[in-house]
Amino acid sequence: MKSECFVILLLIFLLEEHHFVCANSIKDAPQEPTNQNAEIECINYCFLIFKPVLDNFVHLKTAADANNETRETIKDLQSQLKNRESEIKIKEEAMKVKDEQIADLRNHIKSLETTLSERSNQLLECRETEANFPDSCPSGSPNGIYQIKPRGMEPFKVPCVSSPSGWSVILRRFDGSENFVRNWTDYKNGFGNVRGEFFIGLEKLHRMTNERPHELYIKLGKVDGSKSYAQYDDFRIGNEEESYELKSVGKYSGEAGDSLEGHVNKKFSTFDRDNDLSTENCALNRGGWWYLSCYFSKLTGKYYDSGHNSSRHGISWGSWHDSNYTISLTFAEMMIRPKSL
Ligand SMILES: [Ca+2]
Repeated sequence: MKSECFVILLLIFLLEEHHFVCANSIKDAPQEPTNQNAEIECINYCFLIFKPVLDNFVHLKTAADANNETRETIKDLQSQLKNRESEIKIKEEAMKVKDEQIADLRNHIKSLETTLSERSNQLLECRETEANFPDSCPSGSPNGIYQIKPRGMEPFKVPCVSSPSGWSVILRRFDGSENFVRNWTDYKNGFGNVRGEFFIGLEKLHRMTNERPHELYIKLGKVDGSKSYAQYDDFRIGNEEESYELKSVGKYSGEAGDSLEGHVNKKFSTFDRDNDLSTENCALNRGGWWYLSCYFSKLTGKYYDSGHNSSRHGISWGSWHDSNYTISLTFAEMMIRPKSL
C-alpha cells in the first residue's frame, strides 16, 4: 500500500515537471504550424518517461496481490494445521483411554485364565477321584475306550461297545497283530492294546466277576465272513490260588452252540503252567485257556489269516465248525457286563 502511494506521488511530481518543460518548449518555439508538432513531440516524450514507471507500478501491484494471496494461503494452512493438531490431540486422548481399557481387559483375561486353570486342576482332581469312574462300561454310551473302576480295584482302561449296550470287551482277535502264546504272568496281568488285539487279564476278570455276577457274550467270525455268537448268564473266575479256575458260565443261549460249559471247573493253563487234565501240555503252541484234555474251544489259539491250520493250533469254537479243529476262526471277541444291568 505504501509503495502504491509512493508511485502515485512520483507520477504527480513528474507530470508537473514535464508539463512545465513542455510548456516552456512550446512558449519558446515559433507559432503555427510548428506549434502543433511540438505538442505531439511533448506527448511522445511524456509517454516514454511514464511508461517504465507505469510498467513498474503494474509489476509491483501484481507482486503485492500475489503476496497477499500467499499470505492468505499460509494463514489458511496454519488454521488447518491448528485444526489437525486439535484433532490429533483428541485422538491421542481417545487412544490413551483405549490403551487403559485394553490394559484393564488384559488384566481381566489374566484373572480369568488363572481362575480357569484353578478350575481345570479341580476338575482333573475330581476326575481322578475314584468315585467318579464308572464301575463298568456305561450303558447307552458310544463305542470307545473308557476308564472304569470296578469296586475294590484301581481304575483301568477297557473298550466299551454300544450294541449291545454296556458290554466291556475282555478279549479281541481280528488281525493276528498280537501274540497270544504267552506265559502265566502275561495272562494274569493282561497284554496287548485295548484299541487292537488284547486280553484284559485273569486277575481283573476274577475280581470283577466275584464282585458282581456277570454275563458273558462271545462273538465269532470265520474267514468266509460268516458270524455267530454265544451267550452265558453267569460267568465267574476263581482267584490265582485256584489257578483262575472257570467257576461258572451259567446258562447258554445263542447260535454258535455251547463250547464252554465243558471247561467249567477247569483251571487255567499256559505253556509254563500246566494245570490241564492231559498227560501232555495242551497250552504248548497255543495260548492259555481252561484246558481239560484238551478243549472244546480256545479263543486264544494262534491266528491264521487262511482260517485253517492242520496242527490245530488255531482259534476254535468246536460246536460252530463241527469239531473240525483244523478250522481257525478269524474273529473272536469276549465281552462281559454286570448282570444287574
Ligand atoms: Ca498236562
